[in-house]
Amino acid sequence: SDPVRLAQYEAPNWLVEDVHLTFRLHPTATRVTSRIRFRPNPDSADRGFRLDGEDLKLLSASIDGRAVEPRIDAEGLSVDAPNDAFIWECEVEIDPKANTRLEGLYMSKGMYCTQCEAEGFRRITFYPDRPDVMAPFTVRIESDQPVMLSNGNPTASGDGWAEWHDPWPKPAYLFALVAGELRATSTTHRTSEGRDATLNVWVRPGDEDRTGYALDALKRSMEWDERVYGRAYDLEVFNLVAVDDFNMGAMENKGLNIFNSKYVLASPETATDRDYELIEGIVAHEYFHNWTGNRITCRDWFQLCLKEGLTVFRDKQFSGDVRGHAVKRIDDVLMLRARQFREDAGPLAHPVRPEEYVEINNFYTATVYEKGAEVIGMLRTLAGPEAYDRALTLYFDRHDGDAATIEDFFACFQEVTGNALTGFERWWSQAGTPRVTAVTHWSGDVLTLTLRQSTPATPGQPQKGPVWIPLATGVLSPDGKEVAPTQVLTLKTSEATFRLEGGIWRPSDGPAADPLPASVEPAPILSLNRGFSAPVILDRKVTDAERLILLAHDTDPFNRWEAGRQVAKEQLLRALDGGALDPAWFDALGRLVSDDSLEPAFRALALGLPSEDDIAQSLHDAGRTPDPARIHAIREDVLQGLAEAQAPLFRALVDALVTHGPYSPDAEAAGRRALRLRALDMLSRLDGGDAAAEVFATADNMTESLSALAILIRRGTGEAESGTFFTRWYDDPNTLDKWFSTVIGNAAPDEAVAVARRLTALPEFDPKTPNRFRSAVGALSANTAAFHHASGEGYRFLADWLIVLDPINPQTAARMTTAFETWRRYDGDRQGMMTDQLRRILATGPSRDVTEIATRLLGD
Ligand code: DPP
Ligand code: ZN
Repeated sequence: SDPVRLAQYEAPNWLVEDVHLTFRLHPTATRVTSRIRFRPNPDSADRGFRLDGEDLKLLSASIDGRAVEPRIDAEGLSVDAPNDAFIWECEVEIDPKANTRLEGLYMSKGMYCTQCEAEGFRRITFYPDRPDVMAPFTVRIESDQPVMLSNGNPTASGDGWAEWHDPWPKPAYLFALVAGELRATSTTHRTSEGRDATLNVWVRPGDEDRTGYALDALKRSMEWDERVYGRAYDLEVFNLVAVDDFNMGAMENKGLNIFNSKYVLASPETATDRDYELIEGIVAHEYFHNWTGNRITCRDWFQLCLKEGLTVFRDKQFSGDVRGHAVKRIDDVLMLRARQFREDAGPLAHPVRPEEYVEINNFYTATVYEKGAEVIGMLRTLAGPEAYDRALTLYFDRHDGDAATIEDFFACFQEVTGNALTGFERWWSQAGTPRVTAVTHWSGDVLTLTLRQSTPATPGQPQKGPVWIPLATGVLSPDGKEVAPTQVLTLKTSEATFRLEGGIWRPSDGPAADPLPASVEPAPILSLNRGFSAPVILDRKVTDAERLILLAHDTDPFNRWEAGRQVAKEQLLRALDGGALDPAWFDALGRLVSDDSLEPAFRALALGLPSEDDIAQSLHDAGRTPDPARIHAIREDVLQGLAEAQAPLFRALVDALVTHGPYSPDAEAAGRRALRLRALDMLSRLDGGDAAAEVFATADNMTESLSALAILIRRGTGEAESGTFFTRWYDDPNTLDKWFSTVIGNAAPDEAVAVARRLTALPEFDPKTPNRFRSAVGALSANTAAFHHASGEGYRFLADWLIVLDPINPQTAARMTTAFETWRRYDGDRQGMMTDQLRRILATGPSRDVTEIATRLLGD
């Protein structure tokens, strides 16, 4: 297929005044009638009339009541239209039961539901399915299902029918319909503007006792958006529905959010602390879309980051307020590096605002979401919090009801800052993670810092220009006291020098600092990129001694963690080269982890070593070829060494951090469990898993139960516990998913593929359910040493299943194909085996979705 290009955007010929839809639901033959009032778009001279539509059976069509015979092709229809406003009516038939793509109207466990973003509505009826066509929708549903929901407010209902009206103009991708046997857990919310809204979380009968947390998170999200952004809810009812078969995490349809049940249902026995955290964050994310995405939507899909980057940034602010900003930031950066930096370093690298796509579903990426959120965060850092608030208020006031662009959004910042940000825009258009080298020079009384940036070439972008890099910077004395507080130094050009005089940094017009070591010892110690203020890779010569001082004393918790992380990575790289570990590292780590003045969640994060994938990327960045088997073995050795060196500490933590009383998912309790379970993992390397088996046997919550199971499987002793877990949870889909991912994801490198083949042969494995597929097949590709096993069986296993999945569900198949994105890091044998599998997939003539990803991965 030809790519769609941002540069070729054209305004729609026709706009929609309003839409009336009637659904006569039937599992295999649903009838949809539409009545759409079109009017000419004054911004377009072209009166050609075309509607999108895929896999629809057209039964009848008329314009202003007169039957017409449209020309139908694979992507829609066209027909001669009048010169002025007219009414389009048609009836189509669709087959929800056969819809395994889970785009459009489909069935999940006997219930009807929809997913229209990005282009699913065209599988429901013929429509101008593009986000810049917005209209109010009136929907009538006829079916024998007891509950029938659509967007907006309920207007009337009777036996076998219900009507809904959404007064807020919206694009078709925000349309939703649900019908099924559902039960609601409800509460009310009085908005800051004095309106009452009923909030409902709808689930299948039997799941009602797992809805409380999501409902509470929804209410708290509404209150937060009123308080922090001045945005109130705007309908009489807010419905949130959980479904088991869903391609994404959740969907922000106006007034009718549809969620993957994994991100709604929670009870202490079935959900981990991480699940609770994700539920809270995703409920907030989808709710926040009501203003950033729905009231103001995107002009075209190239602007996706306008709603996603901004909404992710908002949900992170919310979660930070609820759970603590330091720990949240560390978690977010771990994810950013693991997913977005990895994407940016490989063949799928693309700008936050891509310039072309073949299949838009392939651009719901870590770059659009996570780097998109970082870009908003940098804008806030550069403009300052007050100007950020004013810019957002201006954006809401000016663009409410619009389909907007990044330029519209950025113009609001330019206006409130007096054009102070000109030059920042490149963050949206340039792919790749910037590298910043920092060189300091200490004259004995003046500290000089020279920063240089470069961004490596990415596909289609060989040349890069400088981006604005705001580096929050502090300075510590050699004995660990802060001598200059945090100041943001912004690198706007390829190179700049700053001078610290009298505790204040100033741009230096003098010559660049000499890249020599400090002339007078001891030099002050720099704490750069505090809070990870810019999403860059910092390259700086820092001694282990300096890092250990930062680890012990930095006032910025992120950089304190980061110092420990860097030491750990250097130690691991040294061990890979056969070098000895520095005993001072284990001691420093032990002191940090036993420091009761620090939050347990922070201490748990400090104890986490860089992942095998992270180490592989670091080796590749250093121009070396990673050996996944050796990385796994050495990392395990280092963990064993740490366990032995700090055995009493780990034993003490396992004993001391037992949680008493009823389970609470709050951040404090979760942090204690996280630290205890890290310590338990360490202890299992000394006691053969006895303590973990005890925790598994006595746990009253899924967090401990699942972690203990994972530990035992890593030790190779979890067979009995695995069976117990399966027997207890085999009829609970979300919990059984955890069993699949834990057993496969923690299996030993030599055994994991055989385990994965055995588990995917079980009757409980159904590739039609994305959660199950991701839990089993995705767990193997996330088990780095197993996926990259020298036999190539990991690659073959993934490709075998992608070939099965693609005809069923191309969107999820394409997403999972990205596991091959690191192929260029590895040796010739592995490169050959991975590219062979990609070519084998392409030879099956796969979907547009998978074809685009596999082709871009191969880069040929
Ligand atoms: N449902 C996805 C999200 O909320 C796409 N909009 O990010
Ligand atoms: Zn979103």
